[in-house]
Amino acid sequence: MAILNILRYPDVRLHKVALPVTVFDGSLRTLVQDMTETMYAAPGVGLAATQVDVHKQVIVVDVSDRRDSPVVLVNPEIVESSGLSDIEEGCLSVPGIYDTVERAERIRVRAHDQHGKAFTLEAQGLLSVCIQHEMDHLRGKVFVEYLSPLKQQRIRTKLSKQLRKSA
Ligand code: K1U
Ligand code: ZN
Repeated sequence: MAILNILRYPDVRLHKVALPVTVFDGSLRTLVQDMTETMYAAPGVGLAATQVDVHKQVIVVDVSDRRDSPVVLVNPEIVESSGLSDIEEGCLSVPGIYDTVERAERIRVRAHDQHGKAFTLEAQGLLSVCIQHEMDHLRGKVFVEYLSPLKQQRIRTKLSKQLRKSA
């Protein structure tokens, strides 16, 4: 297994739109294993393939306290949603920035696992918000892009200061 490099906002590759997975083979399962290891190492509760510069519709999430219940969603589709959530979000591609985004409180998602088996998942709370956040990554959208232009400008300034410090 390998720890993959996570792209940092405002990298333009975070805006690429991921393609559906058509072949469920060993290389997909290796990607899923590497993404899962990368998510745990970060540490994070989710990761989209876009964030590791792979533009396929693959996400992994684990919101369990014991960090032992990863969920793999390939080609996810939200088929039902309801309510409004106000859970604060973070993003491994935008370190140190937390804010709330309007999301559905409950969702029903249809997806495939890494072996190609179709399943439906009902999610609420953090799991629901995390899946919506990761599905946005697959569409090339980063959560800070929902915030006001002023907040986005402040975030860019903060991130470039962080980058200068680490250089
Ligand atoms: O997409 C990502 O960059 C992962 C992101 C997912 C997410 C978190 C919270 C709300 C919506 C989406 C993260 O995992 S940020 C890190 C984080 O929240 C966390 C890290 C360790 C333990 C618990 C939470
Ligand atoms: Zn993110």
